[in-house]
Amino acid sequence: MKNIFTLIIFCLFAHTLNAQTKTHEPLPTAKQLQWQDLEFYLFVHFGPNTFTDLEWGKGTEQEEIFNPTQLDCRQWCRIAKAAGAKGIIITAKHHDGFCLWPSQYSKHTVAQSKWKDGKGDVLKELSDACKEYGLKMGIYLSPWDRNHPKYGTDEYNDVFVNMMKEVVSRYGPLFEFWWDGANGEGPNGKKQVYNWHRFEQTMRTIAPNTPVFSDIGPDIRWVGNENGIAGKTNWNLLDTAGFKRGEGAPPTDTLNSGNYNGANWIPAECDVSIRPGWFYHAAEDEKVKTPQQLFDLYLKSVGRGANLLLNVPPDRRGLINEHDSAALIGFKKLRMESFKTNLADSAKKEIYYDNMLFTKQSFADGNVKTYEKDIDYPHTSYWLRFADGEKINCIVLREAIEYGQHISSFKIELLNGVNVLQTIDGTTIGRKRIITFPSQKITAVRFYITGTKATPLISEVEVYNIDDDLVEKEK
Ligand code: FUL
Repeated sequence: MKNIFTLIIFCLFAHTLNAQTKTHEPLPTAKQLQWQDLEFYLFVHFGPNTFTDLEWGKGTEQEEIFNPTQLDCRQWCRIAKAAGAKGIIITAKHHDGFCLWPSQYSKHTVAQSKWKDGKGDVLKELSDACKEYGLKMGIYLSPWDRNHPKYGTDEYNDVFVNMMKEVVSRYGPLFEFWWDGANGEGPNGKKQVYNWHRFEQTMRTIAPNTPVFSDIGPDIRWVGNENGIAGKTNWNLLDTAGFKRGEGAPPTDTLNSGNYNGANWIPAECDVSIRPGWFYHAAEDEKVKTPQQLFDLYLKSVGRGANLLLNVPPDRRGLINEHDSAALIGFKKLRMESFKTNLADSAKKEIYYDNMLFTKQSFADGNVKTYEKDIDYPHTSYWLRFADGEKINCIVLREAIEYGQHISSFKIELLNGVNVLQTIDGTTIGRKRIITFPSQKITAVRFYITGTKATPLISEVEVYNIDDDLVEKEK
């Protein structure tokens, strides 16, 4: 009897899954998957602008202006670690061209400054501190350089390649390399024609395991805004053919949502500053984002399948300011409290194929490496039952993206007995999708896949009751 039952089910699956496959290209590379798992890390904008109160230095600043009085990269790492960030990306060189390491390819560096009598090296200090605290290090190297005398000539491409080699060999391995899209004039009034092909080849050769960020990748894409907000629809896929970095990049809404049928796996990263500016300005001390605002950004970035790169600029002492560290620690506390108790753990889990019941555990077993594979959408529904009722306002979904990103739409129903209290429609899931809603006392959550490109592979469903004030603000 059991065998006949299995056979019938198998035939039904085979029939309806005929057009579906388990994997659907493009797929992420191993290094992209590792990077996607980092979720949240810090950005550090630091350099002459910290001392001049500018956002875009002119490149004419005297080197001696860079003179932090108490620079302590261990303090940055201590705070990053306490905030639950997994790494730090530093502006090794911003548009003003000043190098935070003693580069042999520039005369506008820490070596020409008075800081530590010209013997200091911020990148070395950060690299040592990251190792000590178990954090990863990344580097932002601005191609735009308003100081370098060779800027605007072919030779500048050699300079840039040499600088990449220098920082990778001295401070690597790096978890991310960041190319900014801004491209203005250099000191001689000329714009540079960047040899992007050569830059990419260089990175592939000297650091094949380091994912590279720019507007259009090759490994990580810009999310299209500097507010830290990914699209509610967020494909990890992007078409890059015919597009450039900076001017000529895909439209910002495309970067924000990716392309449904994009040819390349290029996940989004949300860069945003904890303050209005990217560099430290004392006048913005009272404008540091609150823990609640940071939590909201977390929902709109990580909660939409992207990574969050949160900028926390050190002050003129060379320390993360007290205002910022307090906000970061508060942000960590909110994440800890919110996601402490996964109510799915105590729920009864069932999968229905039309009206036939299976008891399954793996779609909510707390193990994101397992997934439901025999899913026949749209006939299948996942149920989480709470016999005594439960107050909930947050559901976390995950898709097994190592097999590609398949799901294009889903539906969640919140039930009390047989009454559907609320229906939530969503689009993509991707690596993680966090959905929040005004809290409801429910006895069951019912979840369907309503659209998919290939076999939908759900690797986790979690349920929480977070502080009502943290429910996502619309936008
Ligand atoms: C932009 C730059 O122009 C800003 O100064 C900042 O570094 C930001 C992260 O990227 O393109």
